[in-house]
Amino acid sequence: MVDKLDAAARAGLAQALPGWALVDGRDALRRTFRFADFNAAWGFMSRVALLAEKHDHHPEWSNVWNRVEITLSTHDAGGLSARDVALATAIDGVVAH
Ligand code: H2B
Repeated sequence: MVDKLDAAARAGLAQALPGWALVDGRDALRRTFRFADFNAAWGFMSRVALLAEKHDHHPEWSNVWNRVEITLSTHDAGGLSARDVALATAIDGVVAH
């Protein structure tokens, strides 16, 4: 079983992951990414897919042309865990380059 984030970790979320916001009514993080076009969005999704496999942690996501919306939550924990923070940080690393 995976532990949910404790209060201290939650308090640091906004600073650690400024691009991500808590989802209303659900223990999850969400970020929307926008790219120049579909080709760039799909390239990003390919990179995130490889990261997700590496982390053995998978996003809930959707894509509309140049937009990719990603929701992270740990199904095995029923909410946010350190796995979501680790994957969000890795995803931010993809767009930082
Ligand atoms: N992804 C997410 N978002 N939450 C999980 O609990 C989860 C996952 N569990 N990817 C992993 C896979 C688990 O099912 C496998 C067996 O490790």
